Amino acid sequence: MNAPTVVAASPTSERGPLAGAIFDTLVHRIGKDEHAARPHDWLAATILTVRNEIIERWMVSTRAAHAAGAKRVYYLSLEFLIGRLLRDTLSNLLKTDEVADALSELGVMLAELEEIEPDAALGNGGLGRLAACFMESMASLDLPGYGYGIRYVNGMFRQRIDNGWQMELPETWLANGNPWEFERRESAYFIGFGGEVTGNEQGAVHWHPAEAVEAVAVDTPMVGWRGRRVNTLRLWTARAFDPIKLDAFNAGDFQGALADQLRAETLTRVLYPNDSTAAGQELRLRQEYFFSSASIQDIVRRHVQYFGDVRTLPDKAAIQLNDTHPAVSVAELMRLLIDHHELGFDEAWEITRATFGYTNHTLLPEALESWPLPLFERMLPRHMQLVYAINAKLLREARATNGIDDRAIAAISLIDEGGERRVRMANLAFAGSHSVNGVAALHTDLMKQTVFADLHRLYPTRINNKTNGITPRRWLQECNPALAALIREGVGDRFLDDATALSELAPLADDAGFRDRFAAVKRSNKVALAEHLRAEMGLRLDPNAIFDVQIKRIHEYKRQLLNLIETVALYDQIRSHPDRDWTPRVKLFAGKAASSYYNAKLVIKLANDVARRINADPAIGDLLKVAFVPNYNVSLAEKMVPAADLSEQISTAGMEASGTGNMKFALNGALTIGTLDGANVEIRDHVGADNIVIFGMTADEVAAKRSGGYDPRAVIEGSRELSQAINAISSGVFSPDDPYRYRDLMQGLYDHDWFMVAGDFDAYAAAQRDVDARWRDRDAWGRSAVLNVANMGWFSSDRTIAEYARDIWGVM
Ligand code: 26W
Repeated sequence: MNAPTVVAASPTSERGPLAGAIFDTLVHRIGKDEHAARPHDWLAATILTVRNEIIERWMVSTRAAHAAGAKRVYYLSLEFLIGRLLRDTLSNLLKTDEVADALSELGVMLAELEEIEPDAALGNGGLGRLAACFMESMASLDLPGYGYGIRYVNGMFRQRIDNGWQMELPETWLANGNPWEFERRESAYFIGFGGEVTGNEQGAVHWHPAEAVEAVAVDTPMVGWRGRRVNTLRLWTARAFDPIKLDAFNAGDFQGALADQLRAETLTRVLYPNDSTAAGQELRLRQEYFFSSASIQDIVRRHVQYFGDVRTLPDKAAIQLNDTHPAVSVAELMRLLIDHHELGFDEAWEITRATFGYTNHTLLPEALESWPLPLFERMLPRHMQLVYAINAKLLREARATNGIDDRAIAAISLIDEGGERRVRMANLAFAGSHSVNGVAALHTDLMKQTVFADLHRLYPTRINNKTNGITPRRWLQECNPALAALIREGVGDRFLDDATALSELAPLADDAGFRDRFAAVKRSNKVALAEHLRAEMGLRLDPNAIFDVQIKRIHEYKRQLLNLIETVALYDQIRSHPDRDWTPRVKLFAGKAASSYYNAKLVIKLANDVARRINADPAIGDLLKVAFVPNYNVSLAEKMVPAADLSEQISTAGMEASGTGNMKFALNGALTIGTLDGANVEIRDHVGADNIVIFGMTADEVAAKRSGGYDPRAVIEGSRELSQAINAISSGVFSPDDPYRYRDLMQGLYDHDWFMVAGDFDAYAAAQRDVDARWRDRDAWGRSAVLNVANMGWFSSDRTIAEYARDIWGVM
């Protein structure tokens, strides 16, 4: 990374007020002068100065909500994948140029400071990034919204690629401090664990926790577009009540003296870096309860302070559960209402249900959280009682409903009785909410048909759809300034307030001059990415080739393997027929694998093995290049998305709840090659079937095949191209150092092929040749690319948030 070269700062007399303020901050807050200041000191001084401007607006926003007695929205999420904040915040405040000028007076380049800001990587993937887009949109729509989560000291691990293998290194985003945040020591809550529950004759229940930690609030301002509103992201950090046990210390037991502090701090130390398998560990449940309890206590305290009566909570607070990770909040609110506010069970239950909404983000069975009952009972004895009481009420309602038999009762129950008894968090979240939503139309339909079929029969109006969205400020204006400028020239800048205004671009798809300028922007983004990848990993890429990009978590259902096998088949074809008119391609992959997910890590190794072999083959030259880019994160996505020609969205139909990367690419003028899965279905509806390349089995076809008569061996043997590619990988062509490395992975395709890689292969390969043909017709490609941008406005997270606000939260 290039450190900003700080030349001597200008004399005080030549500095404007903002430059003076930044310099003053550097000296008085950071304690450095221009000679001693390192780049991170300038970054901190800049952020602290900008933050000062935000604080006023922050207070105005808070006071306005208070004065109006407005209903507030609380978004509870174990993940907020924010990325960097400086560029976003300046852009939303419309202060980018002003700050850049001020810094240049001081001899500092804003762009270089922006590049050294660490990513706040407090999330795994789509669910966490969605929460970050939602925070931005809530502020942009002037909604009083609070995000609640955990301030992990170590976020998503840093990925290094060592000889082709993923290595996980700790991520240390706080190493240089975090100038954005405010610690609120006065906003601290008691969080208990374990112990026992007693009752008195009057029926009052008392929980005596065996252990307790303190949750302390740390606030970060979330600035909306045009600085319209500043909301709060409140992240909790855990502290021991007694920082040190002095008696132990005095007796020479130094470890014992600090043991409580260590145990408390461990709670908020690290993000669980798994997005596909429920963690199952005690620490994860402790994290979930810790942040749920702190958040619910804070919400109830604020409500009572402002409005006096806890019974009006649903009129003044809407709490959204981002997946089941905060689902224990349902029991926590019940506990506070019954044990602390002395409401009866039924009244507490009505308030609870009216307050919560629950969003489901995955149908993968292995990702559905459930906790062993003995663990839940030991850690949260009072909540266990409440779960039983809720369950009794739920099952009573179920039994009184026509057509609900014993099998359905067992499926609806909050307790899974099959085998080791477990508490089902999805059922708890469903039962405790007035709204349960999916994140794309297809996903919502599948929720009704599969995991929630019986609960849906019991509460047929509860499930609703809210198709995901992305913020066009970060994912167009900031990551692709050249395209944003071109759009502004064409149709003005209203698209940043109302992204559907992008539709005014549609007529320009037929304007050859506009298409040329559009293509020039794409090309310059490709050159910039190529330059970055040359500097970072020594790659040489031809910007005239199709940039074909698959970046997302590595998971079998997302089928990076399908892409790699097709890459191998294409390589084989080019070598066999060098005379044909091949379309040059650059295949880019990036993404992290859960550290315990063996096959996903093997796919990363395969990508690197395939890349090494193909890139070194002189017979291929620039016709095909493959690269796995290390350490995928939000900031890397911001560089890769604007440079993509082709967006790979190729999950097994029915398995990707929505996808949001698909939206980012299309908004930046890439064409999608994809299955009819998740939001791809709706993207096709919006951009038009002619401007997207759809292939493969539908979700219904996948389900039908799975339930009978899928014979992957016959499929593989029926496709020459596929069997040759699988054979090459299986026999060690790409792994001569370990010829058997991929044998089991390939054998899995013959034996079960759960993700239907073979089943979709021929259709995928044909779709890729269709892409080649379209690419050669530059006018047609350019037209499609412009029409993608023009028709993606609906996928703004402003639209998504407006729908939540209207249909679920009852605000707006
Ligand atoms: C308990 C472990 C765990 C952690 C996270 C299991 C599952 C998850 C998430 C559900 C994973 C996730 O990020 N899901 C993604 O959510 C996005 C936002 O709605 C969707 O666009 C993606 O399709 C979905 O995979």
